[in-house]
Amino acid sequence: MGRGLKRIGEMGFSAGGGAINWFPGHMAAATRHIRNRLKLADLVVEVRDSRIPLSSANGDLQPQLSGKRRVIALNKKDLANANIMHKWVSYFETCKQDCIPINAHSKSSVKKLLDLVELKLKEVIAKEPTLLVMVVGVPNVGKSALINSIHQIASARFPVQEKKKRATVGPLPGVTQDIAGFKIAHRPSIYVLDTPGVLVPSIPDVETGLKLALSGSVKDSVVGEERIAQYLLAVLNVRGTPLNWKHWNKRKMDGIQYETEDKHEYGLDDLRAKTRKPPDVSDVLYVEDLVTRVQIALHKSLTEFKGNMEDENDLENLIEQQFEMLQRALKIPHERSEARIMVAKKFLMLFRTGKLGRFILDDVPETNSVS
Ligand SMILES: Nc1nc2c(ncn2[C@@H]2O[C@H](COP(=O)(O)OP(=O)(O)OP(=O)(O)O)[C@@H](O)[C@H]2O)c(=O)[nH]1
Ligand SMILES: [Mg+2]
Repeated sequence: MGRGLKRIGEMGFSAGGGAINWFPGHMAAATRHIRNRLKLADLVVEVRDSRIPLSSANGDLQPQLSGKRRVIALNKKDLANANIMHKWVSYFETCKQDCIPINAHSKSSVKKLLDLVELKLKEVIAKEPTLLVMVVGVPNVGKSALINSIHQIASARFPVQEKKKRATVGPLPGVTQDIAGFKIAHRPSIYVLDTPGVLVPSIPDVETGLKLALSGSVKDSVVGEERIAQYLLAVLNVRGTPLNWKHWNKRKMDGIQYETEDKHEYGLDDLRAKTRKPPDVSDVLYVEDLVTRVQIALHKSLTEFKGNMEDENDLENLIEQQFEMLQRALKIPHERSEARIMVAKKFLMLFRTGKLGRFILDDVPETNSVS
């Protein structure tokens, strides 16, 4: 599996291959700014995406981050495969790195993170009156969602902050401006800075970039939805995931016959109306129906696949065929010139909202080094 997946990243996918300019320069400048602010922090919460615990790290800052008191918050755990998550927790434990899987939208989950932060700080620093915690992470990992939850927890613990809206910390030694933060603990007072630092992800190879794009850390327009969807299909195929779907979802799949041809030809207005307000059924049922249709299509294509998954051409042909099947499954009309991009967008939406299941895209390393 590992070998196959490595190759996927190298595949150009003739439709959308070519060099990619992953990040604009100003983001790198912002990372340099964070480097300075980091010096002020007594502890850093590095937020990563549970689905890509290594690919969502910033390589350049790792030496500085690992030199600090750090807790890695593996966010969006609700989207990650729980059976593999514990291997990642063990991996970070082996590296002597504190880590905790969280869901930034869940207050109880964020409270556990804050408990760990408090523990890490209070066991080492008892004399300082004020301690600062900084939240950093690459784009879209859920830093703002986390800060919002922290704000709510902090306001409940220390209601005075509600009136002031922001608790001002400082002035700190060597810093002219005050820094706003939320008080989460007392004696010593612990504040979490209310503006998170955005880091540039490190992209040593195309596959890392594709994983980041699939998880939403790289804008879709940088890689193109089609290419991201092709990558997702390649991952699913190489892992044989659709073969399990029959097993998990048998009852539903047996209930819906896969249609090779849609009898009704959908027009543009049809589709627009459906996407906004599906007829007769609730939105939930509509999406469930789409998911089942997608699962049936991919399951069918994989069981009927006669080629060799290790062969790049065979895999590309399979993916091409799956795009057409997905188009029917997702009820996207044939004549539309941008049909492929619509297929890709809808398919990615299903993946990103967890409708296709929970995934971890990175492989747990065998070595003992945190990167
Ligand atoms: N399923 C799930 N979604 C989450 C979680 N945390 C955040 N999100 C979603 O992920 C998306 C990005 O969250 P943000 O909090 O804006 O991420 P960010 O790191 O602040 O992003 P930037 O400000 O662009 O760097 C939003 O759609 C959130 O609702 C989580 O734990 N689970
Ligand atoms: Mg944000």
